[in-house]
Amino acid sequence: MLMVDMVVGLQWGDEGKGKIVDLIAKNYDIVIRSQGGHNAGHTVVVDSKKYALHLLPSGVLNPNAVNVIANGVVVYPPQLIKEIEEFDKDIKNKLIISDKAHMILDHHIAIDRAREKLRGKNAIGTTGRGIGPAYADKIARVGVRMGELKNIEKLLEKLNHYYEMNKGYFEYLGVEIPKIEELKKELEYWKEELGDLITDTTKFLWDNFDKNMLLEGAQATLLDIDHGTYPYVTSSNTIASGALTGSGIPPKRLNKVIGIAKAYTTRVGNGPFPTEEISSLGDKIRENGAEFGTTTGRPRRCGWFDLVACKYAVTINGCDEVAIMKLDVLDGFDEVKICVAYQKNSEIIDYFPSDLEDVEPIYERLRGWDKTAGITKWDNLPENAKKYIEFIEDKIKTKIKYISTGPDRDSTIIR
Ligand code: 2SA
Ligand code: MG
Repeated sequence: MLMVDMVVGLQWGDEGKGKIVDLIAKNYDIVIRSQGGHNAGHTVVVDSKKYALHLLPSGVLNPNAVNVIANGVVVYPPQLIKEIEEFDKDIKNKLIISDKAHMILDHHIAIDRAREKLRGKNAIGTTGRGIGPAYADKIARVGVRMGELKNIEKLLEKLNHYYEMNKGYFEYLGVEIPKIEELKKELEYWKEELGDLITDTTKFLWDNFDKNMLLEGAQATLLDIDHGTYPYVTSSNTIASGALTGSGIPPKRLNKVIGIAKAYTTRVGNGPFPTEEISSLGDKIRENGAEFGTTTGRPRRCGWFDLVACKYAVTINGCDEVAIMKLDVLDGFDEVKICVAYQKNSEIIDYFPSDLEDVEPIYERLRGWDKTAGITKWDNLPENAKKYIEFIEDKIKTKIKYISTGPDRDSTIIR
């Protein structure tokens, strides 16, 4: 029986999941996105041309893979149409979209942005892509699904009622209700461009259990709506179990879970970040690591590796293997710090609490190293870099199978 593997982020996103997926995608016949929307993003280079993928699964890089946008994803059709056009129109032959996936409409985006503005200094720092409002409508059972593009008249009727019901709220937020004629034209265009790709992907996956499948996580564990640093999270379940509801794959089919973490930590948007380094050291990490968002270009907050958070993430996802990315970004530091416990009020704790308020990191200091950039063999790593990796491996009790030492596909150690 063939099984389903998963790649999941262990921190607050941007761990470099894309590079690992790119590395292993050739082993899979089907690559599945199961949550999130175009708030995700990574850059891939194909034949020295750069593409930013947001909604398309990374299987598009493998000419033989079928790509599935499953039920748990929220789809903004104009973005998907644009990405297909920019990438390669032919990928339409290898792409299917769940009829159960919810749609992001323009008003979701406007609501997302208006609410962020109203929150003022308590803003979440969303990507402004309408993710939260679209998932909110899904849970409130007033959302619209991709399958509804089949019958546009009926969909418009439903939306009319929705806009009527939400009139006061829209007015309060200063969000415009779309003109139905314009909306109709838009929906018709989406149907024309995407209609043929919309199908029951759950059944497709079940019918193809004799193939190798990869679930590609977006965002990351600490942004999970239930298990992350709420409310500074995204609106989907980003952890491995979320990928099962997000795709209709039964839990017992899940085989290998590969967790991805950077050798340090970054976060975009607001919310607690115990190991954040607000200093020239943090700036150095940001510069060395080019830590700016793919989706929004925002500078990322940077800090040290957090073992407490990583252990939590490895446990909740049931990771079988871990990849440590961007080790080379720490090249040239005299010493590197790793957070091994938290001080919360006067207590020392070694687990990730439900509330990260008032948490201070307790660090262990390790000696730095000169250069790991481009190294492809474990034996060639500087001793102190090996010690750093082994220190993490020992504490998370999970094999560190991949170590990335640079952006190229080749700059990878596989153990
Ligand atoms: P949202 O838009 O409602 O999902 O935002 C809620 C929080 O989730 C964070 N978030 C992310 N954090 C890191 N990377 C993300 N994706 C892009 C990428 C980010 C970018 O992969 O590069 O390019 O800026 C992502 N998506 C959501 C967000 O910062 C909020 O804290
Ligand atoms: Mg990213």
